[in-house]
Amino acid sequence: MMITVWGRRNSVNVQKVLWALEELDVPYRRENVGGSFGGNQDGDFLAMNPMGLVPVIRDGDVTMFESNAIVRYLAARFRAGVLRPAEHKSLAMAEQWMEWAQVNFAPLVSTLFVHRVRSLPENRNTAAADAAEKQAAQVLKVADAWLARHDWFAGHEFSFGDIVMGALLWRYMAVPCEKPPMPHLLEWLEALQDREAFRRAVMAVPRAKDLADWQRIEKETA
Ligand SMILES: N[C@@H](CCC(=O)N[C@@H](CS)C(=O)NCC(=O)O)C(=O)O
Repeated sequence: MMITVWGRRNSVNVQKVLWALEELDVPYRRENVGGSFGGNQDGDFLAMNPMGLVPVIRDGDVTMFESNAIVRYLAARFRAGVLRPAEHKSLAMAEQWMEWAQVNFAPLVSTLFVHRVRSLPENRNTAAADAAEKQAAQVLKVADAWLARHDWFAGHEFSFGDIVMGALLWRYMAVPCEKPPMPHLLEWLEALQDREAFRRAVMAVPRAKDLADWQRIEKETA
């Protein structure tokens, strides 16, 4: 059965879900919703996600929102062992690092993206962006230290534990901000770029480094 995904491709939260579907080789169709496409405040959409946010998926009788929960759901439902480690220690690490990336890194990337790239200059909070830049450098050291000892966030295999951090780091790398030394994270990001699924779901969408880029990309990424 074909899965439906509602969400614009230039949303990092939508990209996580598309990347998981590509890794799992699950057929899906996608509807452009959110951002300049709108539709996320329509009654039909709010009936699926009362938060009015993308992504939302429908898989038969399951309709759900929250990108990380969707990724874990797909990982458990399709092609056992491909995205969800079968071994309990690896599963624990995949869970841990997915949560860690969401709680610690995602808000910083979001602040940097909003205040250095996507907002009109008069709406930018430069102090917030400067603080996020410094915090990101600290947070990334933690992940870099883990990857100094492990190939992947789950340990020795790629898993859903790499998906949140991968989509976020890819976006962060294009934001104009000072990057800390993070050789192991960069090596890991290189390895992600060898994955067809990452290329199709994440890299295929152009990244914005300034407002003009963003306005162009928003129109182009249908
Ligand atoms: N916690 C939610 C957050 C979803 C979210 O914030 N989605 C943003 C896009 S990244 C959104 O729908 N914004 C409104 C819009 O695109 O119009 C998730 O992970 O799915």
